[in-house]
Amino acid sequence: MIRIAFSASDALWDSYQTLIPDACDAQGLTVDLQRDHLAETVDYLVYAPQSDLQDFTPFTRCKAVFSLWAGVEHIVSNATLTQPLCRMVDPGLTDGMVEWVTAHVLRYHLDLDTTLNTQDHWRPNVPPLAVERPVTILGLGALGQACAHSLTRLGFPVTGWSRSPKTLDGITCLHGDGGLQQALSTAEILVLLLPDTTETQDIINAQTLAQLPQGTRLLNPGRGTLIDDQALVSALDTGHIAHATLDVFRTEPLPHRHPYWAHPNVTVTPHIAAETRPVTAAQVIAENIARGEARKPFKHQVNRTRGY
Ligand code: NDP
Ligand code: OXD
Repeated sequence: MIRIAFSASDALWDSYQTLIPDACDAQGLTVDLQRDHLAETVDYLVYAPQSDLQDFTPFTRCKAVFSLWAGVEHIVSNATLTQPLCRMVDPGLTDGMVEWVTAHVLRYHLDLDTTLNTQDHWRPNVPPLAVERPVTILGLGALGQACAHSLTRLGFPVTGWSRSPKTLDGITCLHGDGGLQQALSTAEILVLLLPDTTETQDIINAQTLAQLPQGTRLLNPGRGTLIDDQALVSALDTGHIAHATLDVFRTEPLPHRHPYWAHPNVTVTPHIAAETRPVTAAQVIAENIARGEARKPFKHQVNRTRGY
């Protein structure tokens, strides 16, 4: 019997308590999933940041910790965690992010905020076609790549930027410090899908904002720490950045007095760009447990040194 501990909110327990055993059963694995297993008896741990668990030392026989979140900044530098850590790559979560990014890119591209129900301009300027609207995505991981392919299918010329070099069909791939300036220089719409690491914090600052074309629109479904908020507000005030749609923030919920709430050129969404979907996520966890039991390398294992 494989023992799995679940350390996340009550609401998540309601969803996963049958989905994970069922998905494991489909993999031919018999598991006992509980919230209160003795730590030293646990084989695998399912974890979300809302959990109180901070000390992983007692989980002496645990073979892997599976994060229910894609972003692992809450746990990645926990020194008591010596077991392999896997982040969430879930087809349902990916689809959600593709929908959110595509919707907001199209909103900006078609200038929907101006053209919906307006009496003032009967025929405002006709927007260019997608093929004439360059989009840049910082971060070409599971989510950035899926969004890039979706936007490419709609005709947008997409440039993506990552740490390591990549070759992706139909996408201009740039990487490293040298590629960032080029990636920013063409971005009429900029999408941030980087993780929160020491290297990515404040990557959008006064200097990088100045490298963007006049009037860029910015989407941040990545993490709040990617942006120097004061620098962004200044760039919005001058119009250098025409508009920003922000889903993630340094402090969440976004405090009531934060300047973003009142700024006319900012749209706030409440960290809803993409949710882990229990049905598909349970299958991903079960597949990874099957890999662990077969002594195969885990999928989506976090590199603790890189921080993602
Ligand atoms: P991945 O780990 O798959 O991808 C991360 C990408 O960022 C990779 O392409 C990586 O490069 C790149 N990257 C990381 N550090 C650097 C750097 N220093 N310089 C250049 N590129 C860098 O993550 P996901 O795509 O799954 O998720 C991205 C983020 O989205 C998550 O970390 C999370 O913060 C956020 N998220 C937000 C959600 C929301 O609802 N708002 C929901 C889910 C996730 P390389 O490919 O070379 O490794
Ligand atoms: C995640 C998130 O990282 O929801 O999964 O932001």
